[in-house]
Amino acid sequence: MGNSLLYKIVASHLVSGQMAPGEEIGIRIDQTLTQDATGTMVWLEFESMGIPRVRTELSVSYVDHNMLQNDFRNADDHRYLQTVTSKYGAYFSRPGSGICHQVHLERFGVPGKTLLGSDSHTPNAGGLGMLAIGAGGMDVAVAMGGGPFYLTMPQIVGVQLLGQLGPWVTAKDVILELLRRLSVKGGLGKVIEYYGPGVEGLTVDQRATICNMGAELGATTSIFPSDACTRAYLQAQGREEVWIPLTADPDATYDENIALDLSAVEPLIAQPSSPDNVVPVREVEGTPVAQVCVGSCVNSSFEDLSIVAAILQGKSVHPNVSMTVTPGSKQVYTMIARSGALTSLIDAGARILEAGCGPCVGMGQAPPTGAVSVRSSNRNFRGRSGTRDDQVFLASPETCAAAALFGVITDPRQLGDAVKIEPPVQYAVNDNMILAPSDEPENVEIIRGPNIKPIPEFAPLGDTVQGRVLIKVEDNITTDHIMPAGAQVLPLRSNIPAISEYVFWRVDPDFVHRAKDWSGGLIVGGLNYGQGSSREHAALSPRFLNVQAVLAKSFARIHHANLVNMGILPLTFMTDDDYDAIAEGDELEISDLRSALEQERPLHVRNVTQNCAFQASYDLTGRQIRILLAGGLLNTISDEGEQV
Ligand code: MIC
Ligand code: SF4
Repeated sequence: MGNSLLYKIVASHLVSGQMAPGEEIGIRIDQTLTQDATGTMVWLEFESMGIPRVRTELSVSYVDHNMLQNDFRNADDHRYLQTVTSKYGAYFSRPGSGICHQVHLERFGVPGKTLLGSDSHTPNAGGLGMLAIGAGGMDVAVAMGGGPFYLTMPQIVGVQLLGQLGPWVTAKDVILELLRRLSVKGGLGKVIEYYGPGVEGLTVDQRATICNMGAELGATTSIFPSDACTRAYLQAQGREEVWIPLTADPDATYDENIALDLSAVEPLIAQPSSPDNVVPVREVEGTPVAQVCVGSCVNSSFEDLSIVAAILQGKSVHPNVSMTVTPGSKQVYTMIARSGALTSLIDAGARILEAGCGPCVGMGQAPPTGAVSVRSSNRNFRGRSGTRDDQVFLASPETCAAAALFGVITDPRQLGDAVKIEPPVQYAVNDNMILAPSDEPENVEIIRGPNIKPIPEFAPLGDTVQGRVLIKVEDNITTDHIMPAGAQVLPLRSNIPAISEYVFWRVDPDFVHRAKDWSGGLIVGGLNYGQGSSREHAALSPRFLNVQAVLAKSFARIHHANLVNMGILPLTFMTDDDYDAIAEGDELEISDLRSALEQERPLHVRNVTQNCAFQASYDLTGRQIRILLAGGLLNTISDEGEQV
């Protein structure tokens, strides 16, 4: 029986555990990626471990999220990151260099290597045949210190790609089709591995698009083989020497199989406000559009923007539409400038933004009240754009361009003959915005601004959890609901006391008052609690407010790990009736906690208010139980930086 691609890479990096689905494994991490919004915490955590220099093959710290510099705070964070990386041995990708995932693909990704990133779209690099996983900041800090990354050995879904994409149908439509079929919970505990004759016809950028949005399926990661196309891409980036061929064995077997005929896919669009709310574009044609945003870490490549430019060439953006275009990197920016695509975009009336996350994370470009915004990005959770009642649709750059031109949602097949842009033979390589670390770390002074506060310290777990239900939420609550992003909140990422004032801000503005009045408590959630972004602040801030446990029907992978790392108990309802019976404000008590966890017994939860009780289970390994008992991961790291 042959091996899958994932199995091969995991096997060559395995440090502990058995490669059987559901088992906890530890893998060696070759590369790490951090960005500024999660990265300041990661670097503060790394510093607190007392390790003199990063121990990976390569660590890169990007600045791409917190680009608006309304006051000193983001600027101070950037200066901190520049100095701390220089001292501790990581590369620093300066603001303006581009979005972490696009730049990592271009300049650093290596087939067959492992990459851990403090950003949920790290799987973007799966487009190059890398095993690239998103994680909470603390896990990335441990990996930077040379520690293994622990995860549950996923099930492997083999997606066999057949046929070829038709005119005006794109990689974005392929991943939207999978989201339509599988939903935002469909990839939980799974890795999506692509193979088959349809792979050959997809460029590395298209493969990266599909892997990037595998995060929206809840998948641990997604991966494509490394083949002749991968080689050509790396050659065009001047990095052919890192290429290796890497595919699954022809007789590889998968835990689940999906066949996807590319020629049967049509232009699709995700309606507000979930990436899996997908319908064919033709079904919503004619919907008036106020804003179009092309860009983000998906669909901001040279190919993507060149196609948009070709569609807009010699025409004008509709008078009712405000259109923005964000190049994914400085390289893409340079290349569209050289090719003339930039001129076509400017001429048509597009507003060109700097290479960064921008509108995708609500850093500017909030749409008008209740209006439709069509975006080529990957998430449309309500309010993420910065407008509370936003109506964000997700679609390919081609569909975005059609909407910009006509002022209404339009099937791109209405645009006439398809535009074909060949991948460049030579990319514009200039790494002058990526700084190497210092050779004399002892002479580097780390500069911290007043907004950078120390990481709070937490006590070990007590024997009883007692508190009131602070909030009860439904299925698929995202970390954007728990801890919003956007221009107002993101500058507080390195200041936990300040950012904690925003927990559940958009969902229930009284949450923080209650948490303070009731001296903490518990959170009750539905299925897939904590999906979406990797931000550990969605666990760290609740912990700061003394949230002791989250009781949910199920958890998203990264958030579950973040809760453990921050010392919050992630507990699971054993029946839906138990979820239904519980009410906000109920007083709960879980006693005999330490011995129950040590003996891996279910927990007895008493509802003091309703005078009843139920059992709660948990999906925790022995290692995770030790972390929880210690009060969080940092409390388990020795002075030598080892996990004990
Ligand atoms: C996102 O797309 O939600 C983010 C912002 O990139 C996050 C990281 C963060 O919250 O800083 C992610 O995807 O992990
Ligand atoms: Fe940035 Fe948006 Fe990509 Fe997150 S999803 S990394 S905010 S561009």
